[in-house]
Amino acid sequence: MPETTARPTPGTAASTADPEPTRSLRLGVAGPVGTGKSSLIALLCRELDERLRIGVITNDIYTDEDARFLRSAGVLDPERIRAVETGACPHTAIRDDVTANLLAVEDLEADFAPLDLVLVESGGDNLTATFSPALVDAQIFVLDVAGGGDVARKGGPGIGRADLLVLNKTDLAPYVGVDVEQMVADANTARDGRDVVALSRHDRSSIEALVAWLDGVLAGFRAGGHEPVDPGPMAPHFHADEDGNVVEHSHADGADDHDHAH
Ligand SMILES: Nc1nc2c(ncn2[C@@H]2O[C@H](COP(=O)(O)OP(=O)(O)O)[C@@H](O)[C@H]2O)c(=O)[nH]1
Ligand SMILES: [Mg+2]
Repeated sequence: MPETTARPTPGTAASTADPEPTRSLRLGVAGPVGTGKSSLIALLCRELDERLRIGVITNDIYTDEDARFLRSAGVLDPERIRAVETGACPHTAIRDDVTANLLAVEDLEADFAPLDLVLVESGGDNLTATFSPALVDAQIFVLDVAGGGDVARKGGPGIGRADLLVLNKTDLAPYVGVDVEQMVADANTARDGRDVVALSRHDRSSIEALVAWLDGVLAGFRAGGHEPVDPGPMAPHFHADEDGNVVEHSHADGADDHDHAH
């Protein structure tokens, strides 16, 4: 009799009574440019690739730079990393019109079925960009301690209400005069006790805390007990329109308060 060596389908390992998830856990990673989103995704792939089947979607304005960075990092089969080019406003592609991202996630899930986890990196153009719960089941918001100790306290929907806030690059704190403990305390206050991880790729225990958080979310998702939370729309913000004029607008759900095209 041929032996079966296939890995267990997610949710079936513990007991056949477990509900079978119909798809992967979709996890968004948002935050401003340079805070370390791509690096965090590479880190998670490196830590989890042995035991989870992972796919990655990146969002860039006009390029596939993040996807190329992740492919070259060699942490995952390059075919499992796909880029969505978002055009002018990357925050729109993860919040207001998620069609391109949803199609990319579904294609990846279909091509590599079954996947356990799909990581979606936001374009990272804006401090207050958030993912729609129509696209992801859970989301991480990434801040860089070198961006200043005040950022966590000043808040925003992602900082306040993402499933996890990562205060990244804590190894840089002594060089930029940031008190990480104070920043974590401020973040805890701003987040009403929602999860916060102070992370550095040079600090093993912080990496373990991040992986433990993800394992907890995945376990809840597989058991059918995970509820996607909507952090809320992004705050009003400024950016240039097609003619180079500065426009202020919000992405309050359903609001169409600006006449420039996205
Ligand atoms: N010192 C330090 N640098 C980091 C860490 N994580 C990421 N970086 C660096 O931060 C820069 C921006 O990272 P990247 O992942 O491209 O940011 P993204 O724009 O948010 O995707 C890169 O030079 C990374 O090497 C960290 O834990 N410590
Ligand atoms: Mg990136």
